[in-house]
Amino acid sequence: MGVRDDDHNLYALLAGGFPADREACCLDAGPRCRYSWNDVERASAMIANLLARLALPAGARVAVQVEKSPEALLLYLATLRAGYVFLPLNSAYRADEIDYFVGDAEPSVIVCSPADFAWIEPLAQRHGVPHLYTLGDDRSGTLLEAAAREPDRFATVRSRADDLAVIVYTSGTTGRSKGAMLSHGNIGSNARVLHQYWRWRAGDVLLHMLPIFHVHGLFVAIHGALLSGSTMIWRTRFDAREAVRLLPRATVFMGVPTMYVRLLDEPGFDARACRHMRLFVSGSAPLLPDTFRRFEARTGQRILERYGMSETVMITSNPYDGNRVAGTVGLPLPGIEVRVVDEQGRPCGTGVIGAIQVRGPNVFGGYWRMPEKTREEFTDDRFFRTGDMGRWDANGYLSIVGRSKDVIITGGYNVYPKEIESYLDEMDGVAESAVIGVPHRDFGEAVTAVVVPEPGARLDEAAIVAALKARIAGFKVPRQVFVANELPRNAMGKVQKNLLRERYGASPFHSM
Ligand code: MLC
Ligand code: AMP
Repeated sequence: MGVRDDDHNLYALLAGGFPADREACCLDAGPRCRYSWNDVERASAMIANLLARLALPAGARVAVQVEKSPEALLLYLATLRAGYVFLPLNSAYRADEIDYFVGDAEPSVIVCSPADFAWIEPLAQRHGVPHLYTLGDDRSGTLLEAAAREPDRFATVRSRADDLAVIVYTSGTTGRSKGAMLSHGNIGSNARVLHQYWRWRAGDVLLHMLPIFHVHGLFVAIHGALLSGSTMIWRTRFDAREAVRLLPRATVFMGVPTMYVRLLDEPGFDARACRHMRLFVSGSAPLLPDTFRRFEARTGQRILERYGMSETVMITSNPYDGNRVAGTVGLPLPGIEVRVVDEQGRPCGTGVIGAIQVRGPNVFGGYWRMPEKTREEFTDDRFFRTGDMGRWDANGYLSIVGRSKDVIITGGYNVYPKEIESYLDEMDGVAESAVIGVPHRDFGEAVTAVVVPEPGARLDEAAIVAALKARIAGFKVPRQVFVANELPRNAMGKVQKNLLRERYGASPFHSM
């Protein structure tokens, strides 16, 4: 029998992998917080019933800015079940950032942390958002209070492959963030491919310490565990010591390179701690070959590096069984076409650097309410321009060698210099600014600002940092601010960021 047109709901797909023993543990979030598979089905049904009762318009967005918790995951699953569009927002975002997302996405529902209610409530009012709930990481808040009155059965709505499931905002090169529209089919196809490729199996135990407002923690990690009916050991944030304590109970771990660097710095992290581990996955930022080698020497495990992005979920992966090559992101995943092209769009030969483009069922439909931008980012033959630069080796492995877009990746989070520069340029006494990424042992790259004062003005670095912290997410705030008399420019008047990187990349902080 063929798959029906409307048989693509992502929750239904994931639930197909739940184990026969529904009383087994799905989420182990600590001694007093354990959800069985039955609990997950029932609790997500209750929240889905609540959402359904609101009678939202088709395609309504449910914007969620909460701390990581098992209930935040249930809210995600409930939104999928009810057929609405989940819109995760980094819990570090501040009022300016949230104001933009809410104005752009026009959600029908916002769910925020109880601690943020005081500033989100007026913001929601201003934008005319009809429903606002709170959800704390300790099961507090109005969302669960309201859901507690709902029935614990819910018939998951039927969805077509191209029905919108999630909008993930990615920072925009020109300042404006873009909402990548991912359908049930996009996310589901990638989940199925990774499930097979990484050999997810019954009995796996995932140690989940990633945030769940980006694709790495939300899709790549969680979907593999759900599809294979595996228990997740669930912790709200990454802590290397806690990871070392929990790893002996796990078989799979996923992290950004910063987490691997921190694990290696942790006393007691060794082969014994990893004795049941079968898979360590790294992504979201480049894993240094040195980290890969030290990790193997210490644990006997070869980290599997893969490559993806919000618009496409996962694109390439080092093999599960074959050779995992340090400094590469492996081979195109099954069913996904990847090409490296020169400026004329012609395929590059082995070893030649070009732009990475991708086509396949995983590739998003476009940017939310940005048809022009969407058109620009796709070629005539429907390949998506990733903005990353890469090259093939003789064995068909891809290496990422840079980015054509001006983005800094710090601890796995993307930061666009333009956004930070616009905040700096607005400040009293600042004539102009340039924001660069400099090498950083822990974060891979660290956001660094160079500011030029207006004539006669005195700039105080600490005051600049404090002013930024009040307005934008902490991970975007420069770790260092340098005051300079002028910015180096080329003959065209363009700031020469390469010179700034050379000059400030060698500061003492580089070796931190
Ligand atoms: C936190 N801080 C950071 C930071 N994370 N600064 C720079 N870069 C980061 N990534 C700052 C905070 O603002 C705070 O500053 C201080 O560090 C301590 O905060 P914390 O929350 O205690 O930090 P910590 O727990 O150490 O967090 C580090 C981290 C975290 C690496 C564990 O950043 C993290 O979980 N990163 C994962 C990001 C991720 O999931 N990316 C996937 C995107 S999806 P102050 O000044 O207040 O002290 C994607 C696609 C793909 O990219 O391919 O996967
Ligand atoms: P995001 O826009 O937050 O989804 O981040 C996606 C970007 O992260 C990609 O475009 C790459 O630049 C980068 N990225 C993801 N995985 C890797 C990796 N393994 N190596 C290098 N860069 C990566």
